[in-house]
Amino acid sequence: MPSPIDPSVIETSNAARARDHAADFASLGERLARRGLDIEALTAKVSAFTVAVPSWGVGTGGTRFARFPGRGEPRGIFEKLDDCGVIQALGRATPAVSLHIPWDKADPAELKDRAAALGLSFDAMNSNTFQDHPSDPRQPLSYKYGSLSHADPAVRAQAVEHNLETIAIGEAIGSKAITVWIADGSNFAGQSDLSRAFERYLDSMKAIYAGLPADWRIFSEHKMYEPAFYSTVVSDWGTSYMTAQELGPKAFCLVDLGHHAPNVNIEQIVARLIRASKLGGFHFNDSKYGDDDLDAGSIDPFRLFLVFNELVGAGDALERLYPAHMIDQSHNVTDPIESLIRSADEIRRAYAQALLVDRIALSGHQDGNDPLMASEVLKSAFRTDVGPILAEARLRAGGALDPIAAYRASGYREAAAAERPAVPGSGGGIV
Ligand code: LRH
Ligand code: MN
Ligand code: MN
Repeated sequence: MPSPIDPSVIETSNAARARDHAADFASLGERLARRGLDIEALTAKVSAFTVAVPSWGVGTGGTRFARFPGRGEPRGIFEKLDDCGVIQALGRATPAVSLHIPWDKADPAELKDRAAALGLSFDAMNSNTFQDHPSDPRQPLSYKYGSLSHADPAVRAQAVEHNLETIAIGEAIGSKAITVWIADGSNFAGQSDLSRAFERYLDSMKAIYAGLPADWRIFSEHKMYEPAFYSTVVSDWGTSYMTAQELGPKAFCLVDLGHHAPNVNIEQIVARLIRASKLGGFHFNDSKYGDDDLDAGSIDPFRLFLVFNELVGAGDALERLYPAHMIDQSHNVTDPIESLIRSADEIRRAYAQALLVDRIALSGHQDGNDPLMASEVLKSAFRTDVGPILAEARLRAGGALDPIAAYRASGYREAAAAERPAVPGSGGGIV
């Protein structure tokens, strides 16, 4: 295994930046104090905010046209965990990993040990019934025409079993939730009965729910289209909400930011799900056109901020819901470790900016019908450069003031490339 980040690399990198950072942090503290905000309290909140990285995000992604592998790609779950350990060591915002089964299937005791050695734990599990798994003796039947909503009860039963197996693996490694995303849908009007397919999906989900441990939650993840292009069984938050309602108190909705039509008001969906006490979690990423899986905050950071504005504004209601924060991205042209470090930072940035919103002033302008000033309250929070708070949170947790620079200085990727042979580049696929 390539050596993890040597603490001396972080120390050297931080030492070169310490004076400037201290001055920036002090100056931001002064400016925030003038607005009645305590930088210490903000830094403590930001430090406590974490987001899970997806195991599938540390390999170079691909499109359905091609995959251009990067150097030193992880060859299996244990090398993926090593890379996640590097992301956490430098950024200190990502102490948990979200696994995808069967991609990450391995001995649970070994998974736990390796994660613990790297200071990592496991967030929500993900089942996979959107591909066939020819090498898995427990899944001989094809999902070509669907999984949990398939017309054939034998395929549905196999898909239910796979979800129960995923839960069992999760239980053994300390996870407390499963996210279910299915690719079921149709490409032609008439191909599938829209109502009957949904009924079958609900029946299957009920069977999974019946096998859910008492202290677990199940998240249904909606997505408007792809791979199905005419209809998708769980296409929108309304469908996901109906599902969560029907299943019961342990069922919630997961919002993947990329799974909506362009320009959909995602923050309003988030507000509705909070109101319904059914917001289960997020898959953070960014997009311009569809399920682009680009780095969080890289295209529309204001939208990410507006999502966090709803979360922070919800106050106690959110504490009761404790939504799972996870990243779901595909990195085709960047080093995935760098993208994930930066994405976690952007997510924290949006959170920190949302903490700056003067909520009393905002509701005053809302109720007084002063749209310009209401908008200005949000904009002034969004415009504030909270970078020094993010850096200070990393520093106090033992991370790097400039994690990308420290990562590049560490030579981790070069060492990984020397130890992990290149993976052939042909073929598409999402991971
Ligand atoms: C589907 C999705 C879902 C899968 C992941 C690989 O587009 O967002 O969360 O599990 O991608
Ligand atoms: Mn997702
Ligand atoms: Mn997706």
